[in-house]
Amino acid sequence: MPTSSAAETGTLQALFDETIAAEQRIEPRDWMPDGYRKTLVRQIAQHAHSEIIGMQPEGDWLTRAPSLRRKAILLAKVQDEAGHGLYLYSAAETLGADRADLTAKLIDGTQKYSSIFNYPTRTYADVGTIGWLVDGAAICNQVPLCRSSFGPYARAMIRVCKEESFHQRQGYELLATMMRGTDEQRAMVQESVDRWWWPALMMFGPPDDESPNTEQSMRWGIKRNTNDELRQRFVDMTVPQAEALGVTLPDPALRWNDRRGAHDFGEPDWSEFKAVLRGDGPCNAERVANRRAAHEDGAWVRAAATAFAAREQAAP
Ligand code: FAQ
Repeated sequence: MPTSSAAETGTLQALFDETIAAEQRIEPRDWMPDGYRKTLVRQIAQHAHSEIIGMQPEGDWLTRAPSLRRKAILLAKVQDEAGHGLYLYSAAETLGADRADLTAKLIDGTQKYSSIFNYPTRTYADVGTIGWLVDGAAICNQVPLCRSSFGPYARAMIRVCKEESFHQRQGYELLATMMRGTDEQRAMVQESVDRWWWPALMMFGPPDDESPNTEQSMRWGIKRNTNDELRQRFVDMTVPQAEALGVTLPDPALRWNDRRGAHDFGEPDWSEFKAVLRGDGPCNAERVANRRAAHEDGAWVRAAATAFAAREQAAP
């Protein structure tokens, strides 16, 4: 591979910096600093893995959905998550990442996926709560990523966000229906919200002063907001929705602050977050074992597809 001289690299770096400063997009064939490429592969791979692992908690309820309508909605949602994972793996491939390698890194634990998917779905209300809070948090985080500086990632986010909005609304509608039901159903919703609220806040990542990547990622235009800014936006967006639903968010410190024009809220348990990231969450082992088994069970499909492609190519 030809190596560029220091002068050439300087010119390329200047062009890259100008493109970022002008809020234009970096495309796969453009020169980019190694750190920019590495950061994007890390974030996009983690995001893709989250979508794929994220199919499991809700997938657990597919055979137990209470009606045909609810089952069809849930099936469509889980399939959407698979699609999001595939767009994102494709975006990572435009950076030179190898999809098989990314999957291997997910399975061997060297690449992360979102902490939120290491919690169990204990009741059917969790399907609604995931839609409302988890997809709600995902949208809050991903809408600014539609303006991310890397073209394929930003474009993937536009479609992903449209689908996540639908997911968020279906979750809210499910919970609103349960809240109009029996006392037992209302209690199920409240119990579910109590369990998911704090893990949802952790989805935005560590506090800004403990986030090693934010500053550089913002400078590169990969991220558009800090973790704490987005967490605040999510709280402010969710409080009126909780009031409309009639559920209580489990945070005694939550209150409107007139001076800041925003809600004050309590601190998530960051030791729990760190434990989940280390692999010690309630479902880490199960999620990764399921993914590994699915990958191994699918070996024959990959072998057949490869053999078929080779035969097609060899055909006169
Ligand atoms: N979980 O320096 P920072 C969804 C890691 S999609 C696990 O702040 P950064 C759809 C981080 O990677 C949900 N790891 O990092 C759906 C870094 O790792 P390193 C996924 C986390 O990247 C809904 C280290 O900690 N969404 O839900 C988490 O600047 C329903 C230090 O952190 C995305 O991935 C975490 N919560 O900011 C599917 C969005 N937070 O360097 C099914 C794109 C941080 O040690 C059902 N990603 N880490 O290897 C992002 O916006 C960013 O990557 C952040 C983290 C904000 C997540």
